Amino acid sequence: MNRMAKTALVTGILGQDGPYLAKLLIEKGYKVFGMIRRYSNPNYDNLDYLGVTKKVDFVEGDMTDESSLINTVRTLRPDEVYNLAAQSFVGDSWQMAKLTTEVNALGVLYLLNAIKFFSPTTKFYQASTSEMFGLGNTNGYQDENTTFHPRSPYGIAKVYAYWMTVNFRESYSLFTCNGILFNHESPIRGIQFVTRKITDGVARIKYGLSKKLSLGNLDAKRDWGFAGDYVEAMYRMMQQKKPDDFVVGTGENHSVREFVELAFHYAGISNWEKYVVTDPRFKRPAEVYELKSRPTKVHKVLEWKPKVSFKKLVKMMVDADLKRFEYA
Ligand code: NAP
Ligand code: F7E
Repeated sequence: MNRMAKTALVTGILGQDGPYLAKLLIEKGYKVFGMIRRYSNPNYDNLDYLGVTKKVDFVEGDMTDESSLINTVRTLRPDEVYNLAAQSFVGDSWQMAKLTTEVNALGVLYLLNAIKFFSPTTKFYQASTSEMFGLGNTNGYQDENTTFHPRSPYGIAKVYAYWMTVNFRESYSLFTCNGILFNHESPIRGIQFVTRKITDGVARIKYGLSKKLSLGNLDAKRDWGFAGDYVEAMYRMMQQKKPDDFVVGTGENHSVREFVELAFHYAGISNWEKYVVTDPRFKRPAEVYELKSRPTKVHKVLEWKPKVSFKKLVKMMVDADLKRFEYA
């Protein structure tokens, strides 16, 4: 290992964003430590997909176990911590509100305290989210000045973590920042999230493995970008002279219905209505109907813009799922 290499601790390394971020940091010469929970059978598929499993050093820790976070931070004293770990599925957060709060809210407090007491020069990135805006809406878009009105236990826990991150900056002069990221997707997106559920479903239908695709609210609109682009914004936030908070998104939105139409189109299946059924089980007790970023600050200050368009993203995900089933 290059002794002068910067070190980064990435929590949530096995999820979607973790592998994209690890790949980016490794390309930039970082030594990357990935925090994983205790598993009977850990799953490295997403890291494998990006070809970085062997380049990451793994450390064990859990966001709900304060001592494991203290030990990790005290031992590694990394230059940067990217906190991506979360119970990240909004839909499950009503059923598991306490767990969601413990991981997404209190876990962040534990990690911030570990940094404050044992490695105060470590920079900290918090994976904040557009779900914090919920119904908060300024002229049809959301930016850094928009009021939070979260609509789920997930969004509420993330608001707590957001403010704790700001507070550690203001109270203790730590380098802490929030990336308020709008939805971002990829071929390794978790299967429960609507985009991947659609592209996986479309591929199954194409290969005769399924007859139907059951979805909830087709009218919901999201600002969807590509995860591979968004990790670059995370990294740039951490290279600023002064810590700050940034909204990251594409600035446009599309409905779930539009995503479905395009996905079927790219798979060469006409008449999508024949296959899609709506099922109340996939509707939420309180929906966030529409989100759209106004990413002016991230354009200007971080000189960041997304490279992958909505259409390219849908095609990339459909192609990847078709390929998975082609060789299955
Ligand atoms: P993801 O695929 O669900 O990954 C989350 C990771 O967190 C998983 O690897 C999971 O581990 C880990 N984790 C869960 N509970 C944990 C615990 N108690 N201790 C340690 N690790 C734990 O999420 P993602 O899409 O990569 O998103 C990354 C972060 O950005 C999350 O914080 C999410 O809330 C936030 N975010 C995501 C988006 C988006 O559109 N993707 C937008 C805004 C913000 P297992 O592998 O063991 O389950
Ligand atoms: O839902 C609607 C659903 O679960 C998107 C997480 O990464 O992004 C993600 O949260 C929309 C919602 O993502 C189905 O009601 C319709 O309006 O893909 P999703 P999300 O809730 O926006 C934010 C930014 C995060 O921070 C989160 O961690 O699609 N929808 N039918 C459906 N959603 C799902 N999952 N399944 C359906 O069948």
